[in-house]
Amino acid sequence: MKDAKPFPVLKNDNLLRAARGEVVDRVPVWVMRQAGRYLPEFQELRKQHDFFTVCRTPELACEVTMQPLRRFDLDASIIFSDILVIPQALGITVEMHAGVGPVLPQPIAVPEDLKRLTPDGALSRLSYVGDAITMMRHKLEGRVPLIGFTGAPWTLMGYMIEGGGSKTMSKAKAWLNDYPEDSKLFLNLLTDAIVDYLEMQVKAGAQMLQVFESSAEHLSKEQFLQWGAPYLKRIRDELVDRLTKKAIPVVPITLFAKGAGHSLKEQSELGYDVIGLDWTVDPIEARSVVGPNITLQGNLDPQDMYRDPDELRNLTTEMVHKFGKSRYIANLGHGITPQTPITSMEVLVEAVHKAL
Ligand code: 1CP
Repeated sequence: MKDAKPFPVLKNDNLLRAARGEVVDRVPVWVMRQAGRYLPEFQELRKQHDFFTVCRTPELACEVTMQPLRRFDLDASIIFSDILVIPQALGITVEMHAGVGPVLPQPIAVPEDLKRLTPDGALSRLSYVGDAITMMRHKLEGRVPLIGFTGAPWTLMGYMIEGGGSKTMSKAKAWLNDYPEDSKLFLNLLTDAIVDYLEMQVKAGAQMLQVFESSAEHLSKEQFLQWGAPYLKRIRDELVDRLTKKAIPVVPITLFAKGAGHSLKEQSELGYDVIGLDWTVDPIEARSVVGPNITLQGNLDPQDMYRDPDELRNLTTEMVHKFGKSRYIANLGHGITPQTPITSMEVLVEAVHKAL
């Protein structure tokens, strides 16, 4: 940010080194949704503030981002927000209902509804995320890198059509068949908003980015290659191009396409530095498919966090041994779930650091 004071010097850069394929002191570890409902201090804060108020208030977003770092020896922080802030900025109401998750009361049901989207000015309506990122960089005092993130086009389109989470994404998948041209328009509109949003996050101080294509799991391989991959490629290429033209250092970018283990080769050709794996993928097979020049992230089953500590320790050590010390970032294969015991996080982080 111009005229702002410089950010503190980064002390633990193992995450960024791993992403770039450089030598690390220890295998870096962080956990998707590491700030969240399994932490009593998060639950406490949420009793006082609505979910999106936390996202929109930089002091609160930073407090929640910091909570897991106070407890665990993590190698990264991820700014507290949600993927659904983009639909909000595009004029769609998103509510967070306790025990249900996100609800969009007026979904994009038919192509005609695309006219309700307000891409003009969307970026300015997301400036609070940039403010939280800049504040967080200072509060971190260089302890670990700060990750920014976004939802990917297909995943956001899914929530916007379904009106919330869905077990099948049947309405969104029907769009792909019934309205292919409007689906392309929709995905391109989201891609444009995402590129603007990620560029803003880098300018604000994000040191790495992750693109969550969480709903890839609902697509066949053929559908993923048609409706996911091209837009994911455009995001990466346009972002890198824009940053390069403006002489802003390019940060490493992770693609996490949950359920797209069928397309690791194709994912590795999209230009991302890191590919996130869910727990259904075998680490050794994944490495042999993507080759030596991509960093892998993941992929312990979040349900393994409910095992007893000795079992969890053994499973974690085994996972790290399979991935190895080079070009690897340890994580779960999806977000940590709300009932996870705190001790499991301690066991996981320690086991990763001691494994190699
Ligand atoms: O009441 C609450 O406190 C809501 C719980 C919660 C939290 C803690 C939600 C609702 N979102 C978040 C934070 C969040 N969401 C982060 C924070 C940073 C971190 O610590 O990792 C991130 C990265 C997300 C991203 C997100 N939101 C994704 C992609 C990752 C994934 O899990 O696949 C998705 C799909 C969402 C949508 C969403 N937001 C919240 C819920 C419960 C859901 C999933 C709903 C569903 O589809 O069932």
